[in-house]
Amino acid sequence: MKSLYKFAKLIRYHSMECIASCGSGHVGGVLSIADLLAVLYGKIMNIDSSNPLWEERDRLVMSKGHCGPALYAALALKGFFPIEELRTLNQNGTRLPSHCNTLTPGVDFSTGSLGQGASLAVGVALALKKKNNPARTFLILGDGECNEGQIWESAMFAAHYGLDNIIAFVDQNKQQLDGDTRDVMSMENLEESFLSFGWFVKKVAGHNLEKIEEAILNAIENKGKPSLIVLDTIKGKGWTGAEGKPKVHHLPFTEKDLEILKNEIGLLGD
Ligand SMILES: Cc1ncc(C[n+]2csc(CCOP(=O)(O)OP(=O)(O)O)c2C)c(N)n1
Repeated sequence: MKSLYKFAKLIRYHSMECIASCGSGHVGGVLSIADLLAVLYGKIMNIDSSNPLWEERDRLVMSKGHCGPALYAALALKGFFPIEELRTLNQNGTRLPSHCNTLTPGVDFSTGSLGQGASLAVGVALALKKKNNPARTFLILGDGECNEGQIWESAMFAAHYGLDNIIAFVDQNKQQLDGDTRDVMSMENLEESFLSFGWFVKKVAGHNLEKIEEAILNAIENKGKPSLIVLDTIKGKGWTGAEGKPKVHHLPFTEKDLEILKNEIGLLGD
């Protein structure tokens, strides 16, 4: 577990390094999913960086596609491409656009238009099931994103087809682009809504690696239904310029900030 905590710190650091190379980015939503990505890429997912298109690899759909830098950091740390490439975010000719794209080694699905990743993921899960492919599909949604009608169409579809090979996560960081999710359009009853659609539902502390892992293992054991794990998170977790502050969706972030962050998350002492 100690190495997993270190992995989470490294994902935080390198995703913000990626953003610092541009001078600004989706700081809040990137930092709130660092811990989930640490558990998925550090403990759960069956993947092979030397064979990124391996037929039985687990699939991940980052439906909140604006959080590409968090995924890029996890993939670089797992060896899908060199860490130095993280500093090419959004540059001409880069393989790392700010929103997820299949240009990037290890990224199977292009996303960015909120809601679409859910339809994509349920389609992928159905196809895998029909092919008797044991791969699982992991889907990462934002809580603001759940305002999209497409999420609920996908929820209905996954339950009807008994897609127990899909595990969705909602990063419930309580903010979206221009304010608190409860003010823009309340999703307070998220768990009840998915339950009523026939899903297996769990809610966990979204920065606790042990709890996240336990919930995923429970979801994997659960058969016959799709699973949803709601992660109670803090937008901007780990960076004093964002954590616990209002409107931290898209912020400036400089090389100097990166040095401060490095100290704050205790990366130096490990
Ligand atoms: C269909 C669509 N509408 C609007 C946007 C612009 N947009 C980008 S991020 C965002 C807010 C998303 O909030 P949330 O899902 O809570 O993400 P997080 O807070 O985790 O970053 C919006 C509205 C978009 N990308 N796609």
